Amino acid sequence: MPKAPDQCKAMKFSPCFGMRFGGSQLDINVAIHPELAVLPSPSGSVPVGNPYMCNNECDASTPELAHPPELMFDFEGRHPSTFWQSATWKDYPKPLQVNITLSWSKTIELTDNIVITFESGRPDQMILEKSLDYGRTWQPYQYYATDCLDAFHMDPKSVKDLSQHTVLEIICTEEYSTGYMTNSKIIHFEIKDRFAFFAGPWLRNMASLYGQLDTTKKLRDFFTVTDLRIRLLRPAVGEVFVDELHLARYFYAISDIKVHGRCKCNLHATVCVYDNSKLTCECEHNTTGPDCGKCKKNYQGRPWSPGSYLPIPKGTANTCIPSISSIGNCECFGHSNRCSYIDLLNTVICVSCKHNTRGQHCELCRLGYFRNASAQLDDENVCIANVCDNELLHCQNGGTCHNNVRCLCPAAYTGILCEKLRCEEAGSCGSDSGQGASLQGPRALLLLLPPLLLTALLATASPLGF
Ligand SMILES: [Ca+2]
Repeated sequence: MPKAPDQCKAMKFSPCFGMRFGGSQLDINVAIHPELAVLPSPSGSVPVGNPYMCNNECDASTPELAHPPELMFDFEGRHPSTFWQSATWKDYPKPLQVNITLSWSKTIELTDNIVITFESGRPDQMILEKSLDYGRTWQPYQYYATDCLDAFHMDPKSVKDLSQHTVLEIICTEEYSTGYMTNSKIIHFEIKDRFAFFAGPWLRNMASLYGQLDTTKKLRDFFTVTDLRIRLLRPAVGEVFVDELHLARYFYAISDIKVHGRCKCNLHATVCVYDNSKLTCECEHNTTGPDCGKCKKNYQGRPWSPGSYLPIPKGTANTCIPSISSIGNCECFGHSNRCSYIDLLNTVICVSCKHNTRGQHCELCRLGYFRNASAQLDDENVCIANVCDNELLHCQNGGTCHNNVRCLCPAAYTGILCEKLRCEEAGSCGSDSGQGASLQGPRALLLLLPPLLLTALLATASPLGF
């Protein structure tokens, strides 16, 4: 089960160009249309270099003599190369055209040149196409021709003619056609040359490229595919006119197609694995979907966004945060209605706690404030400043100050400052001959009477009492 190389894990949000596709049949689905590899023996075909090139002895129905599409993706490095070969032009009505479609069933970001190695001559006309929607629609990626003007009514161009501003232009190139470099068997789609417009000729300034990819969706999309299609439109003829009498000379043969890329996971995964033979991002940061393209259920606390290359080199994860409503732990006891997700702790905390509270759930008192033991956690007065001190003697009705935090009240009194009768709080004052009631009368009266009257009263009372 292929995985991204280890360095990708270390470079969590930095691009990790490493995964290679095209190395095995698991990587890719290949479709050839039409099935031109079903060969009767192409009598009269001319061997070109490779001694296994079909010459009176190819037969698609015999494994030893067949040249099926898989041979474009097998391990190379042997001599001679293994290859897929089409039927010849003689065996197929004009024009001899073949589509080779590569499908990953997954969005892929290309990271290096696409390289196609021909065992036949390179085709006179070919279009490389791409799809971003699993093969529903196709766009040209690059045109290849011996004569661009004649074949596609396009002026020939090389990637080197492009610039940062024109890098997305679709060009027709004559660089890889028969006759240009007769010894070469290779066709490129130049990813690295295009990267170099941003990262410099030796790709040393990749930060600049990542910055551009981060901010320019069109540029990101340009290097992204779900499928590739190689449309072989006209085989190598090598001459101006087709030799109608020897059409068996003309065919396509490809020994290797290399596509380097990595899964597109929107920088929310460092690993892409095969799950039931299908490439799948191992999504992190509370994301999900084939490309980690959305937030997981219950993690929609803010809109999804892709991870970012910026700031270089660490990037930004842009983690999906829990939905406040769904997690149920934005519980602030009524002292705040706002929570925030702390990435580092993977937890939700209340922000802007009011009423002198603090803490994850506003369940603690701010410095200099004390828990009001007689109030519930959701009471606005749950945290109070110094209740009493020795100078001001705030405690009433004979209460005494304890550690500045609370008044120790006489049995009949309660409240922060012992200001309430206990029976009052219980609603039982007057219903029994409570101690509180009998005490309250004279004391209240004494407080209300003006001092002079009080003196008189006491003076009068004295003789009466004795
Ligand atoms: Ca091969």
